[in-house]
Amino acid sequence: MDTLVQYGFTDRVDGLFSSFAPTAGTLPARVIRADRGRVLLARPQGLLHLDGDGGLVTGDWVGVRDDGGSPAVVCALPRWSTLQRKRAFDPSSQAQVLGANIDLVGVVVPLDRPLSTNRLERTLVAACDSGAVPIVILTKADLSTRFDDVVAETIARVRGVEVLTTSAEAADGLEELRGRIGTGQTLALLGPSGAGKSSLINALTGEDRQDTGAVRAGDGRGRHTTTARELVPLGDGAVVMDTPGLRGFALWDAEDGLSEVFGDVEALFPDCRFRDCAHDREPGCAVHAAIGSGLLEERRWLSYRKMERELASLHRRQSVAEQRRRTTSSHRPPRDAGMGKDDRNRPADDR
Ligand SMILES: Nc1nc2c(ncn2[C@@H]2O[C@H](COP(=O)(O)OP(=O)(O)O)[C@@H](O)[C@H]2O)c(=O)[nH]1
Ligand SMILES: [Mg+2]
Ligand SMILES: [Zn+2]
Repeated sequence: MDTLVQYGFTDRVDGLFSSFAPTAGTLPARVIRADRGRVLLARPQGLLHLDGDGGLVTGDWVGVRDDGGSPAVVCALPRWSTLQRKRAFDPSSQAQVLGANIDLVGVVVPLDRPLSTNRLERTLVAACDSGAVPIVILTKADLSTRFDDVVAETIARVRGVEVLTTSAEAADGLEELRGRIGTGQTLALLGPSGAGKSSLINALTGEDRQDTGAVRAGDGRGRHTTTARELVPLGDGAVVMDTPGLRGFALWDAEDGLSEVFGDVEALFPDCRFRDCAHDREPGCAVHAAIGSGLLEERRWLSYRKMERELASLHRRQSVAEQRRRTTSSHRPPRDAGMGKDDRNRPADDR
């Protein structure tokens, strides 16, 4: 099987390529790693490193001109999904695209530490918003004595999202997970450092190809060993994206994802007595009635509320920035739209 098919090339990509890269002498390629201003591309004839990332991210499909001179990326194909968050350590509110053209987002939840429901919900919102199908992957099942409880609790929390239980160590649940990734599909793993993402990939490939870190005694966290988002072929055109652990997950334009994950909460709003109910202490508020009767968990409401406010304040800052740009744009050169450059100074586990 040629390199490109191993990295997920399908008829769909072929179709996009024919419409967007009609130039003769151009061949399709996929970004399998974008790091420190360089990209690693998979091409039909093998891998190729190029300097400059031009705003490309792991998972992008591109056209590469290769007609004798030095090969160069001449176009990027439209993305069918975009996994993003608000850039960490950046007050100016920019998006950071973590990956593109992902079909499944695996929200990785390790069973060797207490379940963080807020983190799970937040990551699910981003996963749902990306355009990919979310699944929850519980890892390290061999380490948990009460994993039946946690599985049940997780299933209850994620409402309809599929939950798979795995152990890389005991080789449990691997075939089931592998079976979820169809030919030409890409699964991205998202989760905290030390959650077992790289170990899971090694177990799936049967190779020791991703670096894994020993967990520090005491806090159960991993050493930060995966330093860049990277595509790994599993054979038969199934692909998995390893990611460094993300410490936080600030949302970016994720209203649709929020509505998807918190449909039960938003469904209450029309039942409030006042149409403009702020769900604080108004009489006849359906949200507070539901909390009072035990129908809605207060923690879940507060989690929703926090993300909703975060998105609203992001929009306010965006429109202020937009106005400022409009008033100054006639005097200044356009800002560099390149992404990923300032990733260089970031801790390795938070790129
Ligand atoms: N017991 C057990 N340990 C695991 C399992 N998966 C990963 N680990 C350990 O957890 C630590 C972190 O794993 P790693 O794959 O590097 O996590 P990542 O940061 O999410 O990529 C390593 O010491 C692994 O050996 C598992 O299924 N069972
Ligand atoms: Mg890793
Ligand atoms: Zn209300």
